[in-house]
Amino acid sequence: MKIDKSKHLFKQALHHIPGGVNSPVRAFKSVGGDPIFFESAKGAYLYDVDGNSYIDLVNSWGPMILGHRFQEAEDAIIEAVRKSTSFGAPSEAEVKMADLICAMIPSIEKVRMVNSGTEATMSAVRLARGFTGRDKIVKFEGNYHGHGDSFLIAAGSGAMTMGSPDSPGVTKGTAKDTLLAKYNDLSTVVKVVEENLGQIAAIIIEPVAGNMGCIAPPREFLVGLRDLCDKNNIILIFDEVMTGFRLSRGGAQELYDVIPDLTTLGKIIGGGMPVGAYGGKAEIMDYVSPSGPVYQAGTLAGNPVAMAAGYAVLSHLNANPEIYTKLEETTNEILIGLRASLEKYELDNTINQIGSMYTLFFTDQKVKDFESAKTCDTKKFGTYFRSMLEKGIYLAPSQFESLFLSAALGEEEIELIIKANDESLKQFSLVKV
Ligand code: KE4
Repeated sequence: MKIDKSKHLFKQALHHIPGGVNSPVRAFKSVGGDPIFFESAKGAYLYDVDGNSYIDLVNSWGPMILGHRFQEAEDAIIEAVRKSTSFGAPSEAEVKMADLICAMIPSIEKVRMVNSGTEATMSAVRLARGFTGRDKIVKFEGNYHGHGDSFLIAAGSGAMTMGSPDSPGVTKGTAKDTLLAKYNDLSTVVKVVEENLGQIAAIIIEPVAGNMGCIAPPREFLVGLRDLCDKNNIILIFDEVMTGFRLSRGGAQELYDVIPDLTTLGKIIGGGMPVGAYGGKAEIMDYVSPSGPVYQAGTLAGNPVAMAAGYAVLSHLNANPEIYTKLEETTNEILIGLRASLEKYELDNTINQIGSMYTLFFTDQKVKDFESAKTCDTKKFGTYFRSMLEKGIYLAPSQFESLFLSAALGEEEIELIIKANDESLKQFSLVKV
């Protein structure tokens, strides 16, 4: 596969961009080779600067659930741009967006728009601290909630991929207020709460983890967190930046029927434009400035172009819930083929899947938390990743990420993915076939 222009662009990028990328996980550091530079995309396909095409199973880390250049979103963006790219003042688009989000996720009675998932989680934690008057938060090893200082302790995603789950630059003063618990292990949360009675403002969790690779916990775990928070007046924050509008119209909280006090959103909510949001009980949200004392602001929050893009995608998903069934069926079809290849070649593996999210882990252990995720053979994953890339399938460039399928995948793409998986896994075969 010719990738000369990508290589040239990466060399150029290294002059003025740290690591040549604007987000670490894009750097291919853990999978080998140089990142591919893309020129365009349409539906299920990405097209790189050298003219190669790829079936996209990352979809910009989730946002492109309807495929690239979803027509209604593209038309809405163009119509909005023709009026203004930014007012820095209220617009009707923000009111319509807030109404739609609150209709799709009933636990959200009021919502504030921001520009990224990180801004959403940072703001939600500050709000929880302000509302409760407590300083500490609990997060889970391997969960990633964006790059806010309070979260870069035992963080997943790029922090895990780059081997820096605890980032330099996060002060001891900040880190002391972030308590850690083990994902999927309620006893560790109970212990942390009992050791810090009356000091914990919030427990923040990925209700379905995507940043250690995909891990869908049993419902009892989330129910247990809900009960623990109720008993100790702790605010339960579901970080649904990945799962919001991905797993169902109402996200993971609808699927699991476990209701948080606050929810953070991103990715799909912006239809590919920079949008995040946090929301929840009106009693708590009314504590946000200017209705309350907890300050949070943003020049481009609720940007009219971004609202137009997000509103077009969310309203399409809201009006066509059968899309989620189709997405799950597509994912199941791909995994039937993948499991057949793994069995044929007698390869150690674990596959975790929920809806249109899944991860193939190169380990013989069940992957249910940070420790078990770390048993994966990341070198083997790198070989698999590069082989799939050669065959025109674009996967997340890290073992510790989830894949996100789009509704643009058809039978032809499913067959191509199954075939590429089989050929890419054959090289590891323990049996001569
Ligand atoms: P952003 O600030 O990247 O919009 O959102 C941060 C965030 C918050 N919460 C969860 C559960 C997330 O998954 C994320 C971001 N996800 C990563 C992918 N694992 C974004 C990709 C990247 O960092 O480039």
